[in-house]
Amino acid sequence: MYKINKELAEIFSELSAIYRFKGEEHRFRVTAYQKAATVLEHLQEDIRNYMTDDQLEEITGIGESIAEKIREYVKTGKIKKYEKLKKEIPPDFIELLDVKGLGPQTLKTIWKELNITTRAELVKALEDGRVEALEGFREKSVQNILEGLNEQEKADQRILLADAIEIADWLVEQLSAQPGVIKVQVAGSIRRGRETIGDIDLLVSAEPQKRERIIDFFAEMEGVRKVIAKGDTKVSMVIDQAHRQVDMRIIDDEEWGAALLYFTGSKEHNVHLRTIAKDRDLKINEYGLYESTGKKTRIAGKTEESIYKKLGLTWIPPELRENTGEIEQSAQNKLPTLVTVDDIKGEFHTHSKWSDGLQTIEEMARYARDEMSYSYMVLTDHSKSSRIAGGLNEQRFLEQFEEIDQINQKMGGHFIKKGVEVDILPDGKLDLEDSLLEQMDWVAASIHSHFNRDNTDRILAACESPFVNAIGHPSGRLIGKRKAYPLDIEKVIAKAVETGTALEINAQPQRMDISGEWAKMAIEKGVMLVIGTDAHDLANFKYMSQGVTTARRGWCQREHIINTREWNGVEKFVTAKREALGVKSS
Ligand code: DGT
Ligand code: CA
Ligand code: CA
Ligand code: ZN
Repeated sequence: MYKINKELAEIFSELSAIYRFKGEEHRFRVTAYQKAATVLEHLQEDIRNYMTDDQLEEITGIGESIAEKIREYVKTGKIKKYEKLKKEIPPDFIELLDVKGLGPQTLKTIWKELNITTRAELVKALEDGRVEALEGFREKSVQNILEGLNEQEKADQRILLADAIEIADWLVEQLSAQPGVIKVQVAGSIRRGRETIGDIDLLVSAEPQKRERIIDFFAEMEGVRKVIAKGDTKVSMVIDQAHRQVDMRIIDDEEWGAALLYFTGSKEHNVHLRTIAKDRDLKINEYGLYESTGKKTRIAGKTEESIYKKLGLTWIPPELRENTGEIEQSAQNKLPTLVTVDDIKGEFHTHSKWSDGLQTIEEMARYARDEMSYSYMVLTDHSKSSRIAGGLNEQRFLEQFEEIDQINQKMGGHFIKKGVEVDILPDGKLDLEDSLLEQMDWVAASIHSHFNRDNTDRILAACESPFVNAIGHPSGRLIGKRKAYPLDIEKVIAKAVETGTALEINAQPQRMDISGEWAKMAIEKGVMLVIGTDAHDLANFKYMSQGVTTARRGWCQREHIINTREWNGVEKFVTAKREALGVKSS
């Protein structure tokens, strides 16, 4: 993302929070600033490119007053209004707004009544009973707030894969530009594609005489907050972005494979490899694979393949390196050929301006075709019960069909498929009439309400509909924000197989739903999976690669993922379910 876009997005997001704190009467501003922040985060170009001939206001989501502030920031590096408002509220409080049990009103009371302005003081007052003594606070709400604070702290310890990748890409770019650098690669949990990331591990190979300069450059780079340790071969530091720790190791190119293998992990995978080495009278460490007797000759280390090979194994994809059976399968040359991004033929989960997306249908479709090189895109706007998301009723969907037909004609073909993300209502019924669903090319059904109860029955009921082809984000979790609702995944999997319903791997960074672990359970029982980015704008399409990563962590091959089919193959899946459940195809 462009630096200036990011800075402005952060300011607007903070302004939105400040107005939320100030009160209900500002709710219009709260939404406007939040929207502006989202737009900036996803903008494909430097915002300054829009300033040459006053095009700022033409960007959806940027009104006159916000455009004014963008110009002020570009010109002066500051926004006066923001600087002023920021001083009116204790800085810690912005981050506390989203904590369970807190909120603007509660925070204001605590601030005014107890003169508390920091997180630490707040925790103290919650613990020593001062908050409980305030009018309107009971022991239960105090307990609730403490729990909320605890959860937030835990969530802060790990960040989402997508955010970590963005930071890591930036660091790789900085390092790659240094003289003497031969290779740079991200290792650790990012390379394995875990959903959340603790710290960022980077591996660099370089000409020995340039090492010192590279290390110094890295430790003194802009954006470094604190250096924890610095030596001849490594730096550990904390950077400003997401307050992340970064571990960088610099090695000889000869050691590349051994170091990459070691620092990719997982630790459990490494430990298991070590026992295999031992059984063969070998010793493995981050420098290479050695004979443990006699001359202790180094027998491999330049590439990962060479090490695995000498251990009697085939190369293991990083996503599988969790010591959950991958080493045994590799020993028997039985590892699956995992699905790759290149296998993906189309996108199944997109939203347009018709509901809560930021782009028109045509903009989404042209991007999917021309930039993502897909051969189809399913449009899946929300149904009417999702009011906040601007869900459509039956009539509106019929109107949307007409627009789709027109755009398809213009684009020459049937690139856009008619679909919907239909709400599963609390009683398990669907939010739209069968007579409409029957006209759809693809129907995903999702839960968007009542997250606090067991939702197994709702999902089972949705699977029974002949028109539902997939269950969207089945667990309902938002990583770090909302736990999955109670769900009997085994029952869901059994029903999906029985009815010919696919389960979604939703690739939104906060969702990653279902997880790799559940994906593996599902395919082992014969469930078809569908990867959807749930794109609400053009920038979201790129999450497909993360969806594929999750599928790979679930040991998925091409045939397990419906996106790898051309559209006529998808049609077969849709028709098969309808016919099995007694609906005649038209
Ligand atoms: P994270 O940072 O919590 O998301 O997870 P990782 O897997 O990136 O863990 P991290 O950063 O502590 O270490 C990176 C890799 O280095 C890890 O995956 C394997 C290797 N490693 C670290 N400590 C040890 C260790 O004590 N023994 C072995 N065998 N490997 C280790
Ligand atoms: Ca790490
Ligand atoms: Ca680390
Ligand atoms: Zn949804």
